[in-house]
Amino acid sequence: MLRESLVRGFADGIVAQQGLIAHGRGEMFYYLLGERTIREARIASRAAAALLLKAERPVISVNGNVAALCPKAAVTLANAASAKVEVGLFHRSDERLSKIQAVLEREGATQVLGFLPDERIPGLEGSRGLCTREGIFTSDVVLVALEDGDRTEALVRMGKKVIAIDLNPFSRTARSATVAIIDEVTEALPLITGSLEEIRGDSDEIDRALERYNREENLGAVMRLMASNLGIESSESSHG
Ligand code: PTJ
Repeated sequence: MLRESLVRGFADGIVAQQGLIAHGRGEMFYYLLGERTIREARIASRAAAALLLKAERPVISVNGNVAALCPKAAVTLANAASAKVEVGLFHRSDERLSKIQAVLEREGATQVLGFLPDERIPGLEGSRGLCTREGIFTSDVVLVALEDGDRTEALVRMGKKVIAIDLNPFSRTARSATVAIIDEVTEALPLITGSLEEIRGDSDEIDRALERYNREENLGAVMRLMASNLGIESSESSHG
């Protein structure tokens, strides 16, 4: 079903050609995870919810793949977190951007930023660096999904707390994000929204969610699980 949504999204001009290839990579890592949401993803999602609740200017960044796979889940999370929604495209075209904006508005987003960029993410050449002052540029917490490593690293360099959803625990995105959730995006977004509702208003639990999360430990555990699913004996030294 996910694959079909992507193919339809591509035919409708929402998904980039590269988005189809990216999905294939994601499927491969999902097989290695056993196609399920693992404990580490739950811990990371709770930390992500805590970051969003503590944020003053949170933004959910949406690209072509997210718009094709789970636009409703993205808008639901944005509303629950009082976050702005910005379309941030790696392979930008005005036509694709306005189609993605329309999809998000159909799902109930009241204001979608991104069409008229007035700032740049420092260090990114060309149109992939474009963003809005009202949204990503002045945000303190940004959630990205299926994001390119350069963009994630550039956002981190800007001092933002970045929540990344990415099935590849080895990606530069996963390794540089403040919180990396290794799960399929259609599963991860509702998981964050659920966690957010659970801990909302409970400042002790919000702090605990952040204390319980350690990126290196979390990614190490995911890598060991993948190795074990492949039948490979892993050791702390090679995967720690
Ligand atoms: O719509 P655009 O122009 O912004 O382009 C979007 C893509 C995805 C093409 C662009 O951001 C890109 O090239 O991303 P990357 O560098 O290919 O990274 C995508 C990451 O997402 C890879 O590590 C994949 O393993 C992972 N991934 C793919 N499908 C999923 C996924 N992670 C979670 N859920 C998925 N369904």
